[in-house]
Amino acid sequence: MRWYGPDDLVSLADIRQAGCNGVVSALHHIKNGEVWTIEEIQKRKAEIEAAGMEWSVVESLPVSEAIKTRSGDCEEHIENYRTSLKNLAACGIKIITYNFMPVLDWTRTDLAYELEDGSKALRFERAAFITFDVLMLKRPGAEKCYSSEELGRAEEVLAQLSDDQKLTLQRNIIAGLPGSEESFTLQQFQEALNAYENIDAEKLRSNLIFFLEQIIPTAEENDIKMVIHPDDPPYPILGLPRIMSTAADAEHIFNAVPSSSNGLCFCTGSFGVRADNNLPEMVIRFKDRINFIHLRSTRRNEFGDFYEDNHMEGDVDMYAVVKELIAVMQERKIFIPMRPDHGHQMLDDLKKRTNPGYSAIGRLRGLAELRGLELGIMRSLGS
Ligand code: DNO
Repeated sequence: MRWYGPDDLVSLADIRQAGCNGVVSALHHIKNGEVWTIEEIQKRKAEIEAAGMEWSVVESLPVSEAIKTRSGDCEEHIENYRTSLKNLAACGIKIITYNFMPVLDWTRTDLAYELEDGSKALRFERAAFITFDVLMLKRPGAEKCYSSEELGRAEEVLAQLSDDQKLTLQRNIIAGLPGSEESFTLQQFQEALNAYENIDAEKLRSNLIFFLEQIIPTAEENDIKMVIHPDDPPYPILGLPRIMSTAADAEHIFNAVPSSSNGLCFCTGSFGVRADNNLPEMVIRFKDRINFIHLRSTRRNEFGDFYEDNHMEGDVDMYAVVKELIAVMQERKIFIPMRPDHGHQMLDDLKKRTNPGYSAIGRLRGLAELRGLELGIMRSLGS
């Protein structure tokens, strides 16, 4: 499971009791672009080990906006990134997650979408997102990105929102979900978007390739697997380019930088939002690249909305995905770390303050179901 560090509302003891032996963590207190020192890494590692587990994966070693836009302190940040990689390897941590999404990490409009059973899920409602983009942020040219029906629906959403609800919507989108390293006010947000004025998908892709060319040799020397997290949601938002949303996107990056240190964090919840991403097929196609796995499921509708469903339900065929992943692990004779990604706020957690998506009980439910699925598939294969 993921642990956000000493301030996490879920303790290491809770994570241990959920049946985990590996922990996914990051040094969120260090600013993007700065070096993760051996001392700070060792400190986190010791905390996790004292709780009887190991720090198996970093999520994330953030890539700064300067690197993504290849401007400002880009060179210094890349040098620092290399140093952080060496330091992590020296401490024995060798799977490093990152993403290359401009400005925002993952994005949702509703963090407490009530499901039929009373539990709460994360949701992306397209009309609410358009309301924010066109009517609240008033991004120049935003209305050109949407159809007139969509703009009409956005007006309806706005008319129904109280001032508090408007603020919540804005906060949900730009104040930084757990794990996102950036958080903005409306004005700062528009400025951050402006930095991409002259960066289209092709340019962003070339910035990613440049970054990889700079850091993958260091990863190779240190036996590190870099794993890129897909875009979430996996399509352009806010007029920003997106370059890791489909199998073709991933293929492009692996062809450009073929090293086996250039890998993928296979996130079924992110890729699975697109009906044209065939997840079991992607596992087979990227079997040598997948070095970290996030398992969760989403359910989409005809308006482009989606919410996070129970791990075994929704649009992701979890059985088919896990079956292919087991085949890959058996073929490669390795264990690929997996975490149950997100979970519903449910049971006792409904009465507590929780990190959206990262409450204990919902993730525990997901993990328990996934472990059962894995065991069942393994046994049926005679392993
Ligand atoms: C959200 C997470 C992301 C992910 C980063 C990886 O729950 O999956 O925040 O950690 O995109 O860099």
